[in-house]
Amino acid sequence: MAHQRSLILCKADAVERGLVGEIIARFERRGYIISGLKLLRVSQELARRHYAEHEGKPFFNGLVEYITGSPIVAMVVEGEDAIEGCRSTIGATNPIKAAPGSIRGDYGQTIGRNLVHGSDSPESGEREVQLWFTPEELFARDHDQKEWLVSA
Ligand code: D4T
Repeated sequence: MAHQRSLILCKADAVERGLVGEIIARFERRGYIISGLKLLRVSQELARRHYAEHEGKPFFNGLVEYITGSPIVAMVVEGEDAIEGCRSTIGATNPIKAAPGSIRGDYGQTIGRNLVHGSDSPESGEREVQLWFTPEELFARDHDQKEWLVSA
């Protein structure tokens, strides 16, 4: 097992539908630590950098519009094998194929409004955490797991 960080986004539809608390609770109840959390409006530049791998695909412009259109919640979720664990909590990209019990399987209907983003590899997790959060916005537990420390 490896300690990993995943960038989780509660996208615009999750915020508009009042599902943020439910989504956060699912990661907390699974035992992960939330080490960064903020509500923000996403700039075009950040959206394009985040989704750079999809540039040129037919759904790219819709993706950028969707994520910049209204505020979203960004968080850093960490723990042992957190990348795969978070992906299974989130469910398949297309909510119609997502397993019941996963976030998308319980609350989603269409791929263009799939509620949540989760990093897809440990490398993406680190890249995305650094893209979305400054070191001062992140917290870490001390060795005894008693106190929260600013990561920077
Ligand atoms: P994200 O990145 O939002 O966590 O989603 P996934 O990791 O599960 O899926 P992805 O990167 O392949 O797709 C990113 C984003 O694009 C939307 N999308 C995707 C879409 O609207 N139409 C499509 O055909 C695909 C493949 C949904 C998620």
